[in-house]
Amino acid sequence: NACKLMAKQKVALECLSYHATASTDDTAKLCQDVIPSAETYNLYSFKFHDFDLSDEDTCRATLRMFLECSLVEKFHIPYDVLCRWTLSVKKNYRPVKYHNWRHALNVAQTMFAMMKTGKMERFMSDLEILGLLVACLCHDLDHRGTNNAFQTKTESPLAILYSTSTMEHHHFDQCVMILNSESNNIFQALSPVDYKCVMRVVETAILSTDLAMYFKKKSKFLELVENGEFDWQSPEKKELLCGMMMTACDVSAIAKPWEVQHKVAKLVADEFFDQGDLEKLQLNQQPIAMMDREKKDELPQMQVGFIDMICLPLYKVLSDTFPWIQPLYTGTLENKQRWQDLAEKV
Ligand code: 5BB
Ligand code: ZN
Repeated sequence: NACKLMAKQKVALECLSYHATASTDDTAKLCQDVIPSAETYNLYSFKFHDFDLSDEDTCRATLRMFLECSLVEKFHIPYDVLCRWTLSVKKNYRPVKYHNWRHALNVAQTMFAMMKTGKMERFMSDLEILGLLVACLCHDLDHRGTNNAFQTKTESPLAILYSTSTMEHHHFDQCVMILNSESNNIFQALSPVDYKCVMRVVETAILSTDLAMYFKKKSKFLELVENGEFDWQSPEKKELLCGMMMTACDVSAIAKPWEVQHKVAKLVADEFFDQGDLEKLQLNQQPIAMMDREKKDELPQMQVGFIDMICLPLYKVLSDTFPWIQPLYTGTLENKQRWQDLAEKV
């Protein structure tokens, strides 16, 4: 326990130097901006990507999703607070290659497209929609470009604090920290009951982005689907469904048009290679193939494995149950073919 206290202090100190809430200037500017339409940003499409968006546009696209879901009116979110919160969330992502703010935006946009185009909002309350959108935007806050295994191996303060789902617990902590910062609480007008409820949605959603949790929950979800479940309203079933949706959004780069998928896979690989370099240098360890620059050629085969093992089974069961999200399944199938073609060329 003394050990955990020390670890908590270390993490807090580390974060103090990094944490920042949005500047008054940036907030005032965003607050006055005209927010372009959802069509301008292609927000309703499963083919959305952020490549053409400026940093300011990434914030405006975020605000557009809140507006499009009428969350500002429904939960009386003061507009300046929403602007400040958005900028603060963006600021608390690090400039790592893949797990940065733009990844968070892409994940949130897939959630938005699943709700609207995928017609899944009919299974969700407004509070759940709010919670899931917030969870997506916050789910990788302060990611350092290294995974849970790396935290454990290096005995980082975070790993001492949380022995399982290490990073995911930290992402949620950061999310709470921002909400508790001066004038960043977008949930301020909620009743105590709704406040507790939305925080619980956010917490379980963020924790379920640990791939280890996904594997735990997947068989339970499959069982329900195989028994022809169509009522998702009980708390346990809702939690399971939200978890599956979070993973579906988190890995959705795999379902994008080939040019997008190809570019993003390179970013994922580069971040893995950077961790591999750290393991060689700091730990004197031989990294696994996925993180070893010397094994770049195996990337297409690894993507095929990732698709077969995680993405296709998930999108298959989801689109069998919710047919309007099928573009995620078919997009992934097409990319599997592309990666397979590349794998055979080597
Ligand atoms: C994933 C699970 N891991 C513990 C071991 C490796 N595998 S993998 O064999 O399926 C794999 C996945 C191997 C290589 C990969 O990328 C090489 C560039 C990937 C991979 N992972 N490819 C991707 O395009 C993406 Br997106 C990802 C996800 C990375 C973040 C992991 C968080 C998952 C949250 C559900
Ligand atoms: Zn993520």
